[in-house]
Amino acid sequence: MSDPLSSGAVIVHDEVQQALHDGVGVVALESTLIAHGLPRGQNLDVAEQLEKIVRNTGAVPATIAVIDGKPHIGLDGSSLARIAQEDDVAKLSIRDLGPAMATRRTGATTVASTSHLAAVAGIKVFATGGLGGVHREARDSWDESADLAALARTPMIVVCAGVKSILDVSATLERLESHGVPVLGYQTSQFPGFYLRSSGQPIDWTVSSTEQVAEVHTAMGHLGLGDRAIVLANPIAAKDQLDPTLHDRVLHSGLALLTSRRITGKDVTPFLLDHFHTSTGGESLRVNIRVVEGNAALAAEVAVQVASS
Ligand code: PSU
Ligand code: MN
Repeated sequence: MSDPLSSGAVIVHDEVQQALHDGVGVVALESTLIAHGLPRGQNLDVAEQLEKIVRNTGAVPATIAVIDGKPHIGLDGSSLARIAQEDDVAKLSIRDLGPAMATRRTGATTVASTSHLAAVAGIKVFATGGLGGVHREARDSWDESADLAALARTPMIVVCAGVKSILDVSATLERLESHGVPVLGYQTSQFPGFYLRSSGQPIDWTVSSTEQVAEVHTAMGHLGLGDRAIVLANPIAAKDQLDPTLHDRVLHSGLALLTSRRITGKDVTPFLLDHFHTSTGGESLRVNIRVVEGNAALAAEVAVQVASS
C-alpha cells in the first residue's frame, strides 16, 4: 500500500494532524449518522455538538467523510454543513470508497469506512451511535452490514450503544464472536439496545473504567491482537431511554412497512430510523441524540486515557 497520507489520497485536517503528532487524544466521528440517520434541521447542530463534547473532554474531534472524491479526516465548518445539508450525499460503506474517489463523489461514511479511514490516519478511538449488524431475515436476504467484517480487520476502539433492535441482535453478537472482535460492556453486563438501556442479550465482559479499556487495548496489542476492533458498548442512562412499550410498537409497524414497501439493501437502516423518528413524535430522536452525545463523551475520555498510557 502506498502511504495514503503522504500521497495525498487522504486529507487530514491540520488540527488533527497536530494532535496526532503531539500524542493528544483524537476521536473519529462518523458522518452517515449525520447525513442519513438524523433529520435535516437538527443534524448539523448535533454534528457540531458532538465535536464540542469531544473538545470539552480534552480530545480533538475528527469527523470523517468524502468531499468531492477526497476522504477527509476532520472537516471544516463548510464541509460539515455540506454533509448535513446537501441533497446528493451518498452513503459510503467500505467498498464504496474507491468508486466514490474515482467519480469525485461527496458522501458520508459508515462505521466500516469511517473506522478504516480513521485507522489509516493513526486514530485509535471512534464514536458512533449504533453499529450495523445482521438484519432480521438475513437467512434469506444475506443482509449483514459490512461493519462487522471491517471491525475484524481494523484496529480501533469503537464506542457505540450496541445495535438498534431493527437488527437481529443475537445474530449480530454471534457474528462479532466469529470475527474475534471483543465486546466490552461499559459498566454493564448487558448488550445495550440503542434506544433502550439493554437489548436483553448478556455480554461476557464488563469494564468499569476507561483505564480498564486502555488495559484491554494494551493487552491485545502485546498478543498481536491489535489488528482488530474493540467494541465498547455504552448504554444510555435508564432515565433517558425510550419507553419500552412505545419502542416495541414502533418496531413492529416499521418492520411491516419494510415488507409491504419492498425496501431492501442499504435503504433499510435509514428507512427504519426515519420511521422511528416520525412515529414516536420526536421522542426517539431525543434519545438518539442523547445516545451519540454520551458515546462521544466516553470516546473522548478513552482517547485521553489511551494517549497517556
Ligand atoms: N445504526 C444506527 N444509525 C445509523 C447507522 C446504523 O443506529 O446511522 C448507520 C451507520 O453508519 C452504520 C450503517 O455503519 O448505518 C450500517 O449500514 P448498513 O447496514 O447498510 O451497512
Ligand atoms: Mn446491508
